[in-house]
Amino acid sequence: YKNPHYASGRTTMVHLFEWKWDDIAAECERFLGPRGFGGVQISPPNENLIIWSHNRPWWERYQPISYRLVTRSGNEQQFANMVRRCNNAGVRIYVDAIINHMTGTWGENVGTGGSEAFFNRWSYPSVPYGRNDFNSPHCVIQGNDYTCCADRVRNCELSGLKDLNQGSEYVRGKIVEYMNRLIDMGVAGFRIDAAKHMWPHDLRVMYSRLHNLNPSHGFPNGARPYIFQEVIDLGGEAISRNEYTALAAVTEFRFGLELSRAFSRGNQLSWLANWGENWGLLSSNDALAFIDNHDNQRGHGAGGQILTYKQAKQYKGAIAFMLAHPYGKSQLMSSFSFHNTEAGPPMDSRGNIISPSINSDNSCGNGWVCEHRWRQIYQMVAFRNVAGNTALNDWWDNGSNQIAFCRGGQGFVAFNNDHWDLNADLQTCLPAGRYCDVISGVKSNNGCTGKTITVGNNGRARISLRANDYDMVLAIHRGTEV
Ligand code: ARE
Ligand code: CA
Repeated sequence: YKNPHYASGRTTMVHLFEWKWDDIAAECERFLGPRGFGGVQISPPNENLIIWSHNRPWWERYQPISYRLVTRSGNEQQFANMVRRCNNAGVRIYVDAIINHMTGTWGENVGTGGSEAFFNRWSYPSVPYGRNDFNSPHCVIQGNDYTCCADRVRNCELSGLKDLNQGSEYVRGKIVEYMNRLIDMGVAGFRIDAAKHMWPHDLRVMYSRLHNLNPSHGFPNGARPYIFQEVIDLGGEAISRNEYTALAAVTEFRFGLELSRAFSRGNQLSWLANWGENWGLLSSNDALAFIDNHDNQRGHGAGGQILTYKQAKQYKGAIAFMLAHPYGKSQLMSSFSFHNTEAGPPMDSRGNIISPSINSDNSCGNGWVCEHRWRQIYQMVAFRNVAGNTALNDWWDNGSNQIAFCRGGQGFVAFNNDHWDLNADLQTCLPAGRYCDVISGVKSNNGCTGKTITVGNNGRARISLRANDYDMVLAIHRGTEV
């Protein structure tokens, strides 16, 4: 369950948060496939409670009302069409699976597909689930439960969301049936929402009953789904991420926290020389690595100061470091812009999501940030693909916030987060030649729209990054020769 089964040569997935299926299909064909992205994490595809009382917040999608594939992102046919088109473009689809719970209790009780729920009877007829399918006695997780009481974290309600009993064969059956339907339609795996709130044994049983990936979508015979479990473990809690790595991959929340700290100058970049397991991170193969996710970019979920698109220079620095460094399976966040942390995606007065528009410079409009279309980000995805399985070598730093390193003979990257200029003769590990910096420009037919770097016969080059440059990064790799 730890292999994403990317098409060959691809390494990175992007979370297209709240995108519609038709738009994702188009994005796979026009951008993600051609640019070498490995996959997309999509928002939950199953029917959720409509919450007009909060003006259709983004978080209504974390309140399932049935496993029918009808949401603001699209219906079942649109879903199937997206999966097919993305797989054809070499881009895999990973589903955000909400299987710990159903909805909370609300004045409203109708879902995005028209299904109803009857909260006082714990009744979700479209599944169907009833009173006996939930953990009882009913209780709600309190803040201090996280440090004392693993059983309460798993058997009580997360924020009042009705807590399914995955110990029940009936409940397991419904969940597995839902996930298998998606696998058969061609998805490559799952994010397991709130995995910490389920017993590892129950998850193990359910994973073991999942189908192999569908070979007619290009997966090898016998391939198991990629599973990354959302477990927030910043240390000091009753439940450890290690209870879940035995089952499948795990989201590594310390990764983005530490890199956000470093790139905000809370730590020196030079200390990243031994970045990885030595920092207390999960072993690389177990980790889904990311800077921000849909929760912590808006102050939900785990604590800490996380860089987002709103601090663009530092954020692009942290993302470039993630993508240049061999640690983990990397995931990018792609957002809609927000001020109100509850606000859902851009929508019209009837609640329909408004599609991103695509500008001539590749950026998005209509309220969508599309970090994955920022030149400094998508070109680092290509860098990671080129670097492949090579190790990190020729680390250099100035003892402060200027660092540089190579990836085998494939790529070289430098960072300057100091208040003074970087100007040094550094080992790039690349063959002699002129290279186009993929951060400040793009390689085009007629040359390079950004900085060019001349590598000498000894592999060394003059690298300069001014403190007030637009970006703090410089990156060159095989294939960007001009
Ligand atoms: C909403 C309202 C609530 C209301 C509830 C029920 O905001 O006021 O009571 O509905 O009606 C998201 C939002 C929630 C939202 C929920 C359902 O973030 O605000 O509740 O959707 O609509 C813990 C979990 C972790 C979880 C985070 C948010 O361990 O699994 O809390 N993250 C996932 C998703 C979220 C989603 C859910 C789970 C629910 O990524 O987007 O919630 O499906 C410490 C602990 C962490 C803990 C954290 C915060 O750091 O270590 O484990 O995270 O505190 O409590
Ligand atoms: Ca639970």
